[in-house]
Amino acid sequence: MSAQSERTLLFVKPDGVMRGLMGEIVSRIERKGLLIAAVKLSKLNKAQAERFYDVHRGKPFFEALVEHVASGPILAMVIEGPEAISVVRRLIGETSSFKAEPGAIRGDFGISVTKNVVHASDSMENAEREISFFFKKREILRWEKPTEKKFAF
Ligand code: IDP
Ligand code: MG
Repeated sequence: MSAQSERTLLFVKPDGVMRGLMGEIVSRIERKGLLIAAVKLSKLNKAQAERFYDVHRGKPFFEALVEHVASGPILAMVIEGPEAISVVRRLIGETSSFKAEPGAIRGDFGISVTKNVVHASDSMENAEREISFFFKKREILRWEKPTEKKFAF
């Protein structure tokens, strides 16, 4: 049975961009064999960051999270591939960089919970909402690598 192709949203948080990790993170996604369907360097203001993280409103870490994500550029991308949502979540590792396993992005590069290098969608529903937060439909490319037949996994 072939795995279902999904799209997910990942962004490199300002701490990751400031520390020069954009290339490293894009590289890990490419080397995993996932496909990047859209990419954008962006900067959220506080109101936009609050709207993006609306589900966390009222939680004790909300203010610090919004403050951080709005503090500088972020690199947002749409990633496509078989079971991309859970595969990318495993690539980034646990929320707390202290607990994330070495080998995962947060495990290798993070030493904070708020500044944990990357964000990635956690469900199909959130992926859809988060992708449309950053990208218009026409900005998301449909393409295949000539070396790989999609859906042949
Ligand atoms: P996730 O990014 O792994 O999906 P969420 O629970 O959705 O984790 O939380 C969103 C973000 O809020 C986290 O990436 C992290 O930056 C921050 N955060 C979550 N829990 C805590 C906490 O207990 N302390 C400080 N920051 C937190
Ligand atoms: Mg989350």
